[in-house]
Amino acid sequence: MDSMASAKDRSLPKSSLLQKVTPLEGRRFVVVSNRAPFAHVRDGAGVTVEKPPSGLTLALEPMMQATQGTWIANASGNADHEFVDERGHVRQTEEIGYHLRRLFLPPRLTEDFYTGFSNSALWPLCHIAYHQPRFEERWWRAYVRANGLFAEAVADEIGEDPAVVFVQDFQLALLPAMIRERRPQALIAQFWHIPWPNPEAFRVCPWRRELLHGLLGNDLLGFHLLYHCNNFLDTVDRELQVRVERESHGVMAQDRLTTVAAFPLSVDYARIHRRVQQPDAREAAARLRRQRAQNRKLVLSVERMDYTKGILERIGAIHRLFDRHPELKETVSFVHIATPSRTGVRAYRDYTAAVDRAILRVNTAHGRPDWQPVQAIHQYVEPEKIWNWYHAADAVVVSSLHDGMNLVSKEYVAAGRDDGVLFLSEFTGASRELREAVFINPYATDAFADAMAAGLAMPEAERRERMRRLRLRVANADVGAWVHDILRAIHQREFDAQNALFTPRARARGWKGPAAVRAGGGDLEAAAAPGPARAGSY
Ligand code: GDG
Repeated sequence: MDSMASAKDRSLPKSSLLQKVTPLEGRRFVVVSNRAPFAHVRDGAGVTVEKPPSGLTLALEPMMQATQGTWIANASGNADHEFVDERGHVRQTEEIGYHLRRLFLPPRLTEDFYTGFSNSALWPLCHIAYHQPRFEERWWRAYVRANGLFAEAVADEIGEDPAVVFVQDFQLALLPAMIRERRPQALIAQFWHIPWPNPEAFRVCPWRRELLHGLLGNDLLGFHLLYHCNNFLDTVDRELQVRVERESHGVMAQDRLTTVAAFPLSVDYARIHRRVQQPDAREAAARLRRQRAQNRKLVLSVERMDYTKGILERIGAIHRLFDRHPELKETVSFVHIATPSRTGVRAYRDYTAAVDRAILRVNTAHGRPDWQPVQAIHQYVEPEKIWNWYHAADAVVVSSLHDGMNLVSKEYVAAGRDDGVLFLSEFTGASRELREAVFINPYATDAFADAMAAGLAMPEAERRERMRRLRLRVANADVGAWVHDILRAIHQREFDAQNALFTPRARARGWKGPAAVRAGGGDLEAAAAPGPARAGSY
């Protein structure tokens, strides 16, 4: 399990997102993800509720609270089994505001499904980061089996109820078709949080067709970018004998439509921005500056310890920065917060060791008795503290080699100072929106170093103007917009599906009109209420 935080932020004010969510009339709402939003962990002092370092949880919790939904996920805490009933439902969740049903996948299966196929095959397959995916048959079998167990849990959970099932991410690519087989009445949507590569890259996967068939069980499939949607449609077109409808952005397979659309994920701008303005947060930020940077500039990075984040490339560029600009020595301190991640995967352990060595090299080459160029914090830091760090920083560097979106860049825009600078890799999804960032190519070490030097010397007026514009962008397209657009698109799909009932074929089959649909749980008027979805418009 990745590192987890204590559940302190449960006491944070409830998000304003709640007002923005359109309830899904007449349908239950079920979210399925591998990672659970919280876990019960027992240590010497007793049991605490811990949350993973995940932008996903922060995004989905308000959605769950607004819909009073059920979240199905694999258990991860050593005391999780003590707090569930016989079907795996966590007892007493009033305070949390939604339900959690835990699956207890056997450890060996989790190892092969999660550490194996998900993180060592699919993750490198989908990120163009020159890291070779490994395809072990044993992992694939575990992936199929684990997806099957999730499907059983979903089928048991929703029974014959009309429900919306919202599946998360690349660990569950087979799940939609498996749910469809068991519960044809369900409306199924999925969000794919990582990039979808081009067909050439995806072609090396021995089980590519099975994965695609699984995903085509969805009514709606969302990616961060239109670019990823197009890559997906190209891949389907190349691999399967189905109809790809370019204009409506969908795939027709076995008389069923899967709509493919872009929904760029974002952060809760207002909540983060408000929080860092409070006096205790400002004091904390000032303290961090004093401790870590004294009178120097503070340049920050925050990420999971992952090779796709370009951490080695960034440290290489910092090394080069001081080679090329020795006058900058002692004027700037780089602080690098990297939460340990996927420590069960060997590539991640090796990467951590390589990062430690690279930091030692740059500190040895350029450090002075009272100044280290790079300070590393390789541990989990609580969300509010991360926001204080953003507020303390003069600049943040995001150096991903490939990133579906990258929420760190958007969090910084929400929490940073008015005159802060964002250095952003052009290979992040976020670079499509955050146009006033200083763009860097993590592979081009010299240019990366020069861009940092130029950004650090940028006049204050320009820094402020860039940050002002960045803030407008993130405030206008916050996570509330993401939730809203996805729910709207789900409504739209339901409406389209019911429209199909008006066809002569449906009438011939004895369809009785909208009242019958309502009796069956779907609400035609409610489904008709939203305007056209923004889906597909990015
Ligand atoms: C995947 C995709 C996509 C990190 N360390 C700590 C910590 N974090 C938080 C950050 C941020 C989240 O984790 C990371 O989100 P990212 O988007 O930057 O990256 P991934 O984890 O790779 O997420 C990515 C995302 O899914 C959502 O769809 O954007 O492209 O790869 O919120 O703040 N949080 C805390 N302590 C840490 O030490 N509290």
